[in-house]
Amino acid sequence: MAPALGDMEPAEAESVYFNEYPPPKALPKHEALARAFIELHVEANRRVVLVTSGGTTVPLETQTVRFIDNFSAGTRGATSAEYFLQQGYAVIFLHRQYSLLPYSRHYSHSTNCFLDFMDEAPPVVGAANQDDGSIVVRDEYQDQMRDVLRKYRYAKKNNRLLLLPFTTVAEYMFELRSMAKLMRPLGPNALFYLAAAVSDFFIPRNRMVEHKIQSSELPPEYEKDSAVGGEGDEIYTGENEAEPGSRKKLVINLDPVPKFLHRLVDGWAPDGSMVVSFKLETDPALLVYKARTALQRYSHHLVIGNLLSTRKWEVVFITPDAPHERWIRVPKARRSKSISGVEDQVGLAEIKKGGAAPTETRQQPTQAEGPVDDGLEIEGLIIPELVKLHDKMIEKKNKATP
Ligand code: 9Z3
Repeated sequence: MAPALGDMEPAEAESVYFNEYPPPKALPKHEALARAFIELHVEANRRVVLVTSGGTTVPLETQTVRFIDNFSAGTRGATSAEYFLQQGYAVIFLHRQYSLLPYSRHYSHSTNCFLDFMDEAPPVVGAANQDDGSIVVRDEYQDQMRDVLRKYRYAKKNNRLLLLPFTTVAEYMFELRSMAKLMRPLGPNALFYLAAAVSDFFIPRNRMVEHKIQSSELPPEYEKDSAVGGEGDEIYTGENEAEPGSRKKLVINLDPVPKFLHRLVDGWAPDGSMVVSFKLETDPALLVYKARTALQRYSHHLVIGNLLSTRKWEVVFITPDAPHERWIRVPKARRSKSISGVEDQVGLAEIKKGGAAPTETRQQPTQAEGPVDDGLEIEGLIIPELVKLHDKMIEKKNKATP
């Protein structure tokens, strides 16, 4: 039996993985766009951050009808991208297609449906057609929308934001590898901010069925062309004992996705660039341990740990240098309402020293703009702190190479 990707050296796993899949159709176009974008910002000596955002899908069939997905809407990535732009970075926004986008996130999806921000203006007195008034933004949203619109147009006009979509975990891998390699001319001016929720498991292509998985037995004459895996396949739809037409179980056997972070840090990314990954957990007892382990394993620069239930209000920075563990929290009074969040869990993942209650990071919320409900966005605290760390890294590099 062929060795599993997880048992191979990272470079070997990379070549096996990338040889197995055809590159995404959009990759050549994305590469051309990214090359021009990066060239422009290298010339301007501007920093460029690659922000990854949203979930990844794991298809169950080559002609995909069904897939495994995850919860991520891309809020972290889209919001962070705005704060990076505000800090003068150019942003390559590698995102799951149809997930939230910088700026338009304020007016999209069901939570912020753009139609709720609009109104019909009263008809102009004396106008011939009294039924054709203009569409306008409602009074109470004018200031906020003007502000968002100006920032969006500035980013567009000055070529500061490049949007690149992906859907599957394989597409994500191809895009990430290409972008990292294209970013090499940026050297220490490159930053990787890996906020996408990337699947840890997938079905290798050589075990994936071509056609739609059937939920019921087919008559024997159709079986060979059906999506049901044959003997030895590790994706199959239950036992073959049922009568034609009866329902079957679906059993799926997933392999671990190769750990791309090794290859990003040791191979693809520019020398001297900064790599920031995220660690997501649901168990507060595990978060800091898992984030530390990730930092040690991949020897990069920062792991930002977050719990699913408190991610909008607190994160922890795990760094190789002191203070090693630093919590960033939105002050209680400025926490936005969240349907999925559990406020009682804020502070639970912090390893208490001497039993002390966790301290809130007292940051002035003045530069960070909130969403419509005026909550303070935690990304408005994360990004300035991160930029300080990037400043230090660049300074150190400049000192080392006079
Ligand atoms: C994160 O931890 C992000 O902060 C969230 C953001 C996905 C929680 P939303 O899109 O959520 O704003 O709703 N991203 C990284 C998650 C991840 O898959 N990390 C891997 C891991 O934990 C390491 S690369 O093993």
